[in-house]
Amino acid sequence: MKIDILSIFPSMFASVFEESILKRAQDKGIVKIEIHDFREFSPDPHKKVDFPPFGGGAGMLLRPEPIFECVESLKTEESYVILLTPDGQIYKQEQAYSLSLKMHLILICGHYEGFDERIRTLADLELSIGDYVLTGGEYAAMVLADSVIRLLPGVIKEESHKNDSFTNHLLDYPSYTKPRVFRGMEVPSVLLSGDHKKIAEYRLEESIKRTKERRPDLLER
Ligand code: 6GU
Repeated sequence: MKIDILSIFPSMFASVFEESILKRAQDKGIVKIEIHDFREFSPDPHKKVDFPPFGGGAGMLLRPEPIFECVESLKTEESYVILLTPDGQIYKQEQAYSLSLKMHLILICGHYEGFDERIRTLADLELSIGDYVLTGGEYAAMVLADSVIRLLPGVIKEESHKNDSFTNHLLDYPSYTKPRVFRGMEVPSVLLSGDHKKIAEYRLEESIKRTKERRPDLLER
């Protein structure tokens, strides 16, 4: 998979993609990530990318030309263009799965107080990562890239995401490791029993119980 990210703050991404699992996925050639500073595409002599809104009002808007030209320089038949914006549809795990099947993602980070409405016409999909406002789409692009890359074959063991919270509309079951007793808190005996059928039943029950308690909305879906 190829992921191109358009941002006027490219350095924000450096450490995020150069650590741990995401770094390994790139080293193995499973994903290629490129950050593009669309400021370079600005027609303005001072490379300005934002202007005040027509009709007045607070704040500055990203102008369309640099983003259009940057996207057009990257786009192929296999590209899927996503605009990160708080008024997009809320991003969910199911979408992470469907995006993990794409060959090429182009992520556009909105910034400042907003962007020219015509920029939306570039996008196949508009996504928000939750009902709160961030200073920019960069954080959302990182969240999206991480959640998609970990699902690509060979990045982590499939076993590890088959049981992820949300995959089956259920939260994860409780897990324990050594020691068997820690400050008086014991590991449930069924997990030490070696009875795999009983363990699977226990885990499913605990998953359902936890989901009912914490996220009843997931069970209704
Ligand atoms: Cl994608 N962008 C911004 N600026 N804020 C957000 C968001 C995106 N998703 C949730 N809040």
